[in-house]
Amino acid sequence: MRRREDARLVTGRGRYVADVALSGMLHVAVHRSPHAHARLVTVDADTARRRPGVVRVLVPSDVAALGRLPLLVPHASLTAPVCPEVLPREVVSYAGQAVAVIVAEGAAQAEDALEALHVEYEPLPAVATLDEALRPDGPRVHPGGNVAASFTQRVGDPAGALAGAEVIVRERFRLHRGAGMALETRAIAARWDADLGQLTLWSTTQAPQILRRLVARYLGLAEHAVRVVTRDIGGGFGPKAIVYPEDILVPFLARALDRPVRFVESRREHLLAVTQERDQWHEVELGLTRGGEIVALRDAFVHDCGAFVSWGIIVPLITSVSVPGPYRVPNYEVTFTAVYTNRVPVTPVRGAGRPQAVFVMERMLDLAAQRLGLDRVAIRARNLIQPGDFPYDVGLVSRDGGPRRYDSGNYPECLRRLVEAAGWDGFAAEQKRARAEGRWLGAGLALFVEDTGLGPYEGVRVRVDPDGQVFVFSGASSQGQSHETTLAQIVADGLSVPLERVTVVPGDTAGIPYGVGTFASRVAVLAGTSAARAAAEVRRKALAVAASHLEAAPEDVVLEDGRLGVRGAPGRGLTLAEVATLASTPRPGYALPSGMGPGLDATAYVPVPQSTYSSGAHAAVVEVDPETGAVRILRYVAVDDCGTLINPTIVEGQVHGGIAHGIGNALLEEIVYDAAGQLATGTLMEYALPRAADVPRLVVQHVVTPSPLNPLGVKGAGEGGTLPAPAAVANAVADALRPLGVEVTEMPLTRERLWRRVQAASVRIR
Ligand code: MCN
Repeated sequence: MRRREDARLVTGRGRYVADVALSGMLHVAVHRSPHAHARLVTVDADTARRRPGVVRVLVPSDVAALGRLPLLVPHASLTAPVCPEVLPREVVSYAGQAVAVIVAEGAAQAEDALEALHVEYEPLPAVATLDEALRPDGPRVHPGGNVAASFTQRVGDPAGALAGAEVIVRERFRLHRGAGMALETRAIAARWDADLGQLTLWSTTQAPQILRRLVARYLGLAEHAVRVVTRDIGGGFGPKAIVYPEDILVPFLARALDRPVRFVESRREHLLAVTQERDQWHEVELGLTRGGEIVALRDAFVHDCGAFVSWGIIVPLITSVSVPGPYRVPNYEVTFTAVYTNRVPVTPVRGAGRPQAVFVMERMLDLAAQRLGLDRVAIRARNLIQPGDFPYDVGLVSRDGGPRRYDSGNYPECLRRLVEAAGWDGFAAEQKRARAEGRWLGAGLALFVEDTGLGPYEGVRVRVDPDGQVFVFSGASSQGQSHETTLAQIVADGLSVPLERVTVVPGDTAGIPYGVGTFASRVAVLAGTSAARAAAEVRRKALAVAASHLEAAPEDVVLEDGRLGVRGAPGRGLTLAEVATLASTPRPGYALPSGMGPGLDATAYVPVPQSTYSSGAHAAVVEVDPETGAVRILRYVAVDDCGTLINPTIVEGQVHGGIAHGIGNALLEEIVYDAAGQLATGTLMEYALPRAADVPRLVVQHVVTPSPLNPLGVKGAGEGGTLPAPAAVANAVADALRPLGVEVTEMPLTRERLWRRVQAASVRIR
């Protein structure tokens, strides 16, 4: 089934926040710190206030009472977590941090008036790298020091097992920052209705209910006085799941000025001030037998939090438990130190700490295979968790506080299918032939396991209106994941109505009171299950009302194709619309059957006890030009297991998108700061995204092991592609350049970096 959203989107009828046109709307421009670390001396807005069209200027002292933005996910190991003030009063902590806000009649007028704002800074030494963050005598990002948290988990006896290992492989990896880089930048519009005391927000948020709660809290409003509406959102990829200063200030201004206000971020601001991820430096030891069996793994890594920790330490926590992946690792120790730097804060970006973990494990396995003279498929196959081992306890505490317990999967089958589909066995000959022609080909593979479907719930409300239209309200917004299609499929199935009758309204807080959001590949599992439950409840109600009205036994009533009939009595029946009318229109004196509440309306918040675990295996074949460092991906094959597929076309699209992002992480995308903490990649000229020519035709196959944890059998699919892609590509590049002695320990493998590595290796070889 095709995506229902597409007709609207490809004909330019998408409805984005920049399309929200409210009468009398004002526009916001933001003054951002030009320094990575500085003391604010003065903010003088007098001249700016007199500029044409300027209606209001907000400086930090105006909003001091708002305090700090919240820590969304606390953790016991966070000693003194620091979150940003809505506008900082004394110190700015990264280049791009919002310091003052100008509101004007026109967007250009607001922008122009920024020049007239006089902000005096006293620069402070900046912490621009992880090395600097850890230097005991180096500068401090916050007075409490640069270490946000340290955390260790251990399984078995890693020290003992490493001491006894026949072979130990050691390596260091440096993984660099990347961005989410959604097509649509962040945006928010707000309208205050003074008569009703009601605030309406149009937002690009991935978490509308969280935004509503925080806006209500910061503005001292009741939650029901704030409505957050999300319509089409042009990508999220994680960074839109937190609350930024503008998200509080735009509604604050709309109320204060009693006029609609809108902020639409520029691409430059998106690069400068939207959260990012991936910077981690790992030091790894892998102990094995000579036959290639893993006996122990130790990983110590430093994680860059940037200047603040809005999402706590969720990213390094996820990395730390994800390294063992689909392999049996009987003895494991992981320690991380999460440090502050004077850079844009880090929050999850598609994959959320997992691509780093997969990179570490899969590079280590290739290095181990090389050292032991083993085949790279064989060393993996030897260590895989087997289909009979589920549920499989990894022995670690997961990000949700529960045990990391894989529910289901068939990792050997994923590997087998991959080897077959990628033509792995014939590759050595192909590589040899190419080398004879002076071409450097390499193949790489990577396997992954991903915790998806993060709890505690995502609610769905299903309502049949008296005209027979079915509405599905979900708390989570959609940024391209096609919830309008997949949730409609589930409800249409559950209610036996044609799909055209079902309209999904994602991410409107007026539709459903509670919600969590679209991240952590959770909507299929949680909202999907809730949608099925709510549809079943509505069906039960419809059958009961019809049975009572038709004076039939409920078990004799059937619902098919939007019509309720009585078995064996073809003439008798009601449409779903008629039943919805009966159920929702009060007829004084007539009770609904068995104490039923009014309306064909049901809301379900199905809780999940733990994550479901998706998995898969990817392979890449690349050609590297050692003279320029250019990498071309010749072939790419993915075998994905996200349990039962609700919509195979959509899953394939999700896997494609994830792989494209992973290829960007592997080869192109790097957020670079200079030694003073200034962003060097401030435009898409410097921050290179993968283009069509960088992504080959992708072959995607599915292995389906349904999750036993939900009735649909689904597992998440939204991020999976991103996890193994960087590792598969890096392993392929390493394979291509092995004869040159090039070490692949970094990501991204930009042309320049790879070229330098080739040069360094040639010097060594000479
Ligand atoms: N699906 C399915 N069968 C399954 C699993 C999923 O048909 N077994 C469908 C779902 O019904 C849904 C889609 O695939 O329509 C993705 O589902 P899921 O894996 O539950 O992911 P979420 O809906 O929770 O989306 C979040 C996930 C994340 S975390 C990021 S980051 C990401 C992603 O989705 N960002 C995206 N995919 C994206 N796709 C687009 N276009 N834009 C983004 O910003």
